[in-house]
Amino acid sequence: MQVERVEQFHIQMPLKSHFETSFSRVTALDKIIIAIYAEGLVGWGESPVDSDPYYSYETIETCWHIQRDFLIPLLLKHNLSSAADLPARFARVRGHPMAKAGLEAAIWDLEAQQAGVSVATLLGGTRSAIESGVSIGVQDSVGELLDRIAAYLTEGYRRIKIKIKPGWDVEIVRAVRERFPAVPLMVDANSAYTLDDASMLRALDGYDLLMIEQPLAYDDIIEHAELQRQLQTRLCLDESIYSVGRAREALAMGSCQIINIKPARVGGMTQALAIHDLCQAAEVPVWCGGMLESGIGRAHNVAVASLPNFTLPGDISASDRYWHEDITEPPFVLNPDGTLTVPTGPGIGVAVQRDRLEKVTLRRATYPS
Ligand code: NPQ
Ligand code: MG
Repeated sequence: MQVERVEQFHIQMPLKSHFETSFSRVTALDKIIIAIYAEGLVGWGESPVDSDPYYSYETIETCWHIQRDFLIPLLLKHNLSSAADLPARFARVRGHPMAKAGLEAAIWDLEAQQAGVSVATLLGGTRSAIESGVSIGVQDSVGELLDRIAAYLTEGYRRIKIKIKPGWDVEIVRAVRERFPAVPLMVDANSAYTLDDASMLRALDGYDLLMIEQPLAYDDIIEHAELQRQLQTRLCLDESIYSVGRAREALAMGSCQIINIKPARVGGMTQALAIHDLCQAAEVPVWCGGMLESGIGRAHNVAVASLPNFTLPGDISASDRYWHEDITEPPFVLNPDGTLTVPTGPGIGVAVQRDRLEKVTLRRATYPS
């Protein structure tokens, strides 16, 4: 396909309620949305970059710059035979996985539309619905946390993930377990601990957690392997797995027993599929994480989560978990059995609402200009 035009939108969407992790507390989220025009169609992608470099080094500004000055020119330069060609074309640009993933996603959407199938089908997805979990930030009190968990369970979510940080960890988990003895429960530390905290982390073994996500440094492989040897609870890596190579190293070292796949964090769908296959061969389950995406990124995540080795409920929640009003229609809604339906229409299967996109746009650029 010949890419004719690329549009970049820097948007900001207000959250329904604040989201606090071990690294920040946010009340609104900035992101970069991509529209790519080719052969009479438009494909949509999302780079879920933050304004601050606290989850990863990428920010709105680095993403905008790397896309504008390096990646978009590479897209416009030559014909493309398939979305799967993009990682090789982008390889000369080191790193910047989220900048690459947003552009690649729009090409997957276009390619699926051209073929008249859903992105899920194009990727090799096999499920018609995915199990939905919810990620709950640090709250101002234990009471508020327990109330929120109760509300999400009533809505039907299949798995609860709570964020932990020093001072909001074992005691909180104990209180949650006391109130909800059987709920599928896990914790995510977003790199808030070191090996010096191993005894606290071992204490979590007493609470029947599905897994502990990314307790140690954001780029570590070695110390997680050391920690895993001291724990019964399975470790899951998120931040540390930023490439297929890192996934291979983590599996070889025994750094984790589960991997959280976020297509945006690993540089796009092609790498997400490669990590999925690698884990499947190693009998390591995976699940799809989230970056509080708009409906565009959410749709791409739902598509990838329909693949066979996504055997654990992930962080893909219904649209109303985060947004009063999303920029796509129809919204993703939680089915009574705690699943989200995988759209079957061509491409991402949800329609971008141009008026709503305009309303949240802070800055916009078109290439070629
Ligand atoms: C995680 N997501 O699994 C991430 C963390 C996260 C749903 O827990 C802006 C930028 C907001 C990065 C919110 C969930 C973010 C962000 C959450 C990352 O670790
Ligand atoms: Mg995480």
